Amino acid sequence: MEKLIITCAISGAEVTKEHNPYVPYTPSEMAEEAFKAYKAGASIIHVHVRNDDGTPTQDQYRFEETIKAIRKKCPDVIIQPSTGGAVGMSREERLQPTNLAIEMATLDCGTLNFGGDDIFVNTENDIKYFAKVMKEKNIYPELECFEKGHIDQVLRLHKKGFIHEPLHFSFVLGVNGGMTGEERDFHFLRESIPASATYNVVGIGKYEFSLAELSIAHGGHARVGLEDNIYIEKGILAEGNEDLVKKVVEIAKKYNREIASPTEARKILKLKEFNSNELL
Ligand code: KMH
Ligand code: ZN
Repeated sequence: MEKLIITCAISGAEVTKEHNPYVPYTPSEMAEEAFKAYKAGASIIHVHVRNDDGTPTQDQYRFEETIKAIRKKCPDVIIQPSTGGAVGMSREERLQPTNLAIEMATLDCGTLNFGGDDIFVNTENDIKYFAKVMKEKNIYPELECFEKGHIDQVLRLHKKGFIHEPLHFSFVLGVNGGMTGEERDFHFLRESIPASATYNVVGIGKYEFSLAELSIAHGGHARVGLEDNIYIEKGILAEGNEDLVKKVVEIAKKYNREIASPTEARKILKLKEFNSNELL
């Protein structure tokens, strides 16, 4: 099997220090969390940014500062900014990190309820527009799908020429309002994508490690991080992102999956080779 690409989602937009004190807000806190996750085995860092008080923002300059701080400590890591941001943000607000020299970003592939009164809106036209901007700027999209209809939407838009290969999916399962992350859900989604595509799993809350294990066993990739889950075990808070990455590395050992370095991850995903002069 291919080596395992571990993505670490170090902060997200919703979780706060009140939920887990290790959630980073400032660029230097982000860089420290990213560095520890990278040392533990993460080759991709999924980045959201925050104001100093922890409120979410998609401000381009905050991204720039945060990415530069991460790059300084983890020179070759793949940095994957979010274009999802937080619920309620506009298209242009969300797309701000794509103004920077980045190699990868998320592309959210459908609308869903997001708990309470929240709706995470990604219309067909939003998806086409985000995909177009990313294509023009040579930014590799990670196709975030929260349920099977989102995969179908990607495949339709791919057929019509709006989304291009290589197709790299993330099955984001367990959101309150989206699809659950049971074993049958995983198999249904995995069997719904083309054989040539790659996939990653993002298990929210209690699904983080069970889904990661399924993906590891079947040749997929896995994301962990405080954005998705704050516990190392039921009721026990993780002491930082590093703890979550180490746990997934241990699971990988059980299945003899070696861990991909950032260079190896770029090859597996068919990303361009890293060139420090071209990227932030
Ligand atoms: N914060 C969620 C509303 C992404 O990063 O692209 C959206 C999200 C997905 O986290
Ligand atoms: Zn995110």
